[in-house]
Amino acid sequence: MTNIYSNLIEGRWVPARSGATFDDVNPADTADIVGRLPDSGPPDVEDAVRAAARALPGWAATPAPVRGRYLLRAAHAVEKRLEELADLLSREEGKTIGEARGEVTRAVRILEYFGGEGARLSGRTIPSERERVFMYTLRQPLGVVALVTPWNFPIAIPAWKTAPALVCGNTVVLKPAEQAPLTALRLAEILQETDLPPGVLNVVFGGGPGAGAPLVAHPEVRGVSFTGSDVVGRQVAQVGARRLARVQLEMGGKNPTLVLADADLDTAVECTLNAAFYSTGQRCTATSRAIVEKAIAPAFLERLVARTGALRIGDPRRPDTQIGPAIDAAQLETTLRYLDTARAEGARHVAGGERLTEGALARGHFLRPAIFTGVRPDSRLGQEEVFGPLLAVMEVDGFEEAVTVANATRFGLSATICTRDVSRALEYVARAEAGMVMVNLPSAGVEFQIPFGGLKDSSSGTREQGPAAAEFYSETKTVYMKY
Ligand code: UN1
Repeated sequence: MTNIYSNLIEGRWVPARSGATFDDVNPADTADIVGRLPDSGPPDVEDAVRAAARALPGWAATPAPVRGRYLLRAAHAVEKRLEELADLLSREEGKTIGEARGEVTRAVRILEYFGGEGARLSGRTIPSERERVFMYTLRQPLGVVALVTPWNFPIAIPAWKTAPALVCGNTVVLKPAEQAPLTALRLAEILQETDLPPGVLNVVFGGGPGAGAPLVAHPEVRGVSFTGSDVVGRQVAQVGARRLARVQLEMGGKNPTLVLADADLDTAVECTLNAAFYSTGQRCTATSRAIVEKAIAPAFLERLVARTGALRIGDPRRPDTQIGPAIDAAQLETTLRYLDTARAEGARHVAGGERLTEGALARGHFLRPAIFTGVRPDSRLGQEEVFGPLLAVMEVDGFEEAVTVANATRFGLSATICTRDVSRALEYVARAEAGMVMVNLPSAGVEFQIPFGGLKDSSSGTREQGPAAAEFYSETKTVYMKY
């Protein structure tokens, strides 16, 4: 028997008005239906936005420290259920159980952090040019906000958008991705069980065209925070711009890992392996280009190929598995197509790329991570985001060429440099066209208390996470007082 789940609208769990549903499928075993969820449409979105609008005055008037305490209660509840939530996350998304535990823990920390922010949402006092005039700023909520989240971090991203939205006094309609919706549902359930007033948090499940599009286009939605593909992100920006809604976009990447000749080889290999292949390469912060100085390239490649060949691929809920499946057949197909593209472009295939179909693996979307060398910086594999375990290696003559190649894409999310030379590292920090730069650390795997976001085509709008998050989720009001 497949469990049937509902939307959360005004504190009640309700099916889609049309009665339509879709299935949440385990990507490691497509015979396992994790749950059945409402396939929402415009009438459900309408109900959710109206509920959020009705709840807004009361929530906005609730003192921010009190709003924060709901998040702290939710943090404790999520932590108590860590094992159950991690297992669900791994089952519906396919990342390994260890990564899933890490992600649920990250959600706990995010809820704690923004819970504490309730008491710190301060404005500023600024001196006036005039006598006996007092000037200050204060923060007020934006209004009803729409949060559209991807499948690859099914609890961390809903948490890192919902928590700052709520603590800043907004009411929320969350639309999680169809491929991994149940972890977000559990998060919403836990938040609702803290006695959040009805309508403060609403969740509608469904697809982009059916549920996401009418939500983003709704005239009462004042802000949209979206994480996903850059094709959809651009549509969201255009729809938002028409009514001057505030829009925050986190989209793709073609993130480089630069390996300089003086790098510690172990560090460079482990950073690259982790960032390129863990989470099956399905992170917007994943490394998809290794830009390696010629002097170290043979040693680096030999070790990277060996480590890649030894990766344990399989059921992500087994404790010793290192790489799980692609999220669905379409994502696997995309990666397979890029293998063909890379070959057609003349790149050299040096590792992986085989589908794994033995025994129970036949019912999942498994692929051995692949490495190509001799990839031209201007080729499709050098430029386009794959969102799978596929690494392009490019050899360069020195630091200058490494920086030029690293910057030569339209994306600019995160970037890593592996070197023991602090001056080189700092020079790269200055010149990298990326919103986040890591030195001797993987390009993926971020913390919650520092801003997250990219440059160029990777992001738009103010930063997520840390104190920067409040910039998106609140308006500044300026006050002048003569006394
Ligand atoms: C991480 O690297 O820890 O969708 C987070 C994504 C990003 C989050 C990456 N927005 O992959």
